[in-house]
Amino acid sequence: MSLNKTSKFISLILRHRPEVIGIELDEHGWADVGELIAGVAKSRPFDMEMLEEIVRTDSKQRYSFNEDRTLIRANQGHSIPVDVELEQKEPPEVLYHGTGEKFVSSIDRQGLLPKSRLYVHLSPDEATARNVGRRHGKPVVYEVMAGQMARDGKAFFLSVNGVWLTKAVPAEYLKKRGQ
Ligand code: HQG
Repeated sequence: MSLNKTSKFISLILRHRPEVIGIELDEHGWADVGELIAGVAKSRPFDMEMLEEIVRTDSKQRYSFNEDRTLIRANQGHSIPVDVELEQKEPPEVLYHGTGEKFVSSIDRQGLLPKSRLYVHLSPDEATARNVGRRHGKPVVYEVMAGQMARDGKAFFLSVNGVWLTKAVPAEYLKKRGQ
């Protein structure tokens, strides 16, 4: 079993479905490291060293340990309602959201909705957004008028791994980028 597959499994556990290994997250999204390792090890070889390697090498820095490494959580991306103590922050004037072409007509009507997650995910640069969009087919990138949204009273949060989050983006704050 590759570390990458195990990393995907951990992302599922820590963001969406901790019950698949019979554990619970606390209200701040923390899982007990011992319980996580024992639960994951039921279906594949797994230990603390492998977990530490996954956390250290993750390309998007998705996970954090607490100080004494007894607890672990995902930094963002949850569908279950946990409060990961996100930092509310003044956003840059423009942020970017990448999506698939198939969602465009719906987004143009409804704006961006969080769908199965707690927040809409926004990227600080267009290239990152385009890569996110590719996960959904032919990518389309929107500019989000984040500065204007903030001045209009909408809250923005910056996760510790650099993803900007907001509850929803009404269509009037969206501009489609050229392909
Ligand atoms: C779309 C990855 C129709 C939205 C990435 C997106 C990201 C709508 C999809 C993170 C809509 C939800 C999140 C509307 C939004 N009508 N479709 N009104 N509003 N959508 O995966 O942003 O690898 O939940 O555009 O890097 O793609 O998991 O969100 O296409 O940071 O760490 O509904 O996931 O990170 O898809 O990706 P997702 P996302 P990880």
